[in-house]
Amino acid sequence: MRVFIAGIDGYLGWALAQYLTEAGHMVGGVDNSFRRDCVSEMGSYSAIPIPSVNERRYFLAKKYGKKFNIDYFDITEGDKLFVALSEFRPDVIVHLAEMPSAPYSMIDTEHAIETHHNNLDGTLNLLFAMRDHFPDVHLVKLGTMGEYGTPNIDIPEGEFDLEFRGRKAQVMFPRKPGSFYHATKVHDTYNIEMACRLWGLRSTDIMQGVVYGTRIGDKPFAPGLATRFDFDATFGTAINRFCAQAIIGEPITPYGNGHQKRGFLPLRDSMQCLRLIIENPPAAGEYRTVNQFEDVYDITALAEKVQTVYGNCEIRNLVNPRMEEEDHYYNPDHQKLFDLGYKPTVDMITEIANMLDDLKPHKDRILEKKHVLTPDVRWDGTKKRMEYCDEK
Ligand code: USQ
Repeated sequence: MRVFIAGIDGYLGWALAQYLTEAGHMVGGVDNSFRRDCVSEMGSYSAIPIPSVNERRYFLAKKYGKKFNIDYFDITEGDKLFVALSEFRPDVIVHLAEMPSAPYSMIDTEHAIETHHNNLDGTLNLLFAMRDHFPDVHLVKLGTMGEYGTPNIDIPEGEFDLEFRGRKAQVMFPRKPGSFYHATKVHDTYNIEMACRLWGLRSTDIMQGVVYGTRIGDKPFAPGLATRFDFDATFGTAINRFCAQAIIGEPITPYGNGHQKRGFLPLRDSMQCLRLIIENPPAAGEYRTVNQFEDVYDITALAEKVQTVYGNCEIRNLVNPRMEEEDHYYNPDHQKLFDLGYKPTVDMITEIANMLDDLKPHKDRILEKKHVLTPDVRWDGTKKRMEYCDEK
């Protein structure tokens, strides 16, 4: 299949370009370095060094013996998007070109607006390009499990039956995002569902949990082809940060009491799931939701796993800079990908050991940016110094 990846230079996009090429698909895409720019705005960089987009294109061509069509532009510019899609003629568009950080979207009004502009306008451009020119293309859209929030009931996968005052309807599960970033994914969901319903487009909206890992197979990436690894308090996810903290001898920092539960998935299995979704498209007019994660853990369990694998490191809870439920019920369904043939390939302990092995050579890079590990975005907008819970 011809797969166009919007956001091909990001953590998932760069890994997916290689995974799909190895699986025999024709891959191209676009990126405007938005992620690189945002991370450097936060004073950080990828702990695992990544070359420029031009150099990446060169290394990719060298490895696979063919040229890759990777454009540089912002998909919020609809005309450029139309030209790139017309030239590439995709069967599938994988849309990863969104700002992915909850803390970044909560910094201030400019960052919230920038997040909404970038995420919503890009998706709308894709939907209109599909309506007018590419109505048969399958849109694979990266949403997030965070759209659902942490309701006090089970979370279904897709529509569910609602009965109210004796009448029944099939409805989408109510969304309750916890940041302006997560809220953009909710808005996208409603826009995409409507476009499928009104215009007969086909889309898979992936409610993905937190992805972790530095590999798409048993071995590390080939030289020059590694995907990025963020560890700063804004773009690094909890598990990445815990690994980086362990390596430089800093305490591992669950926020609050550390009982927050999330769904997790290794990078290589996220790739497997995306491939299954791409190779098994929905029918025209179908809006399909999948809940994409492997296992649910609480944040303390993650911290303890990193501690078990690394050995000598301390866990020290930080006063939670976010506003979120810490003690809550969490039981989302996730059957559809198994029905498509998904088979988990690696357990979390093994993958954390691989992450630590791949990160250790870059200990000095993490040490040089040690200050970015301290969170400085509070959901309530205050600028108080971060405290450990045991200092309170
Ligand atoms: N957390 C800590 N310590 C840290 C960092 C985070 O305890 O040092 C906690 C947070 O308070 C939160 C949980 O870990 O309760 C998850 O935070 P995270 O930063 O690992 O992930 P999150 O903000 O939820 O966002 C990440 C990705 C996002 C994706 C989402 C999937 O950045 O793009 O949509 O995971 S999900 O979590 O299912 O919403």
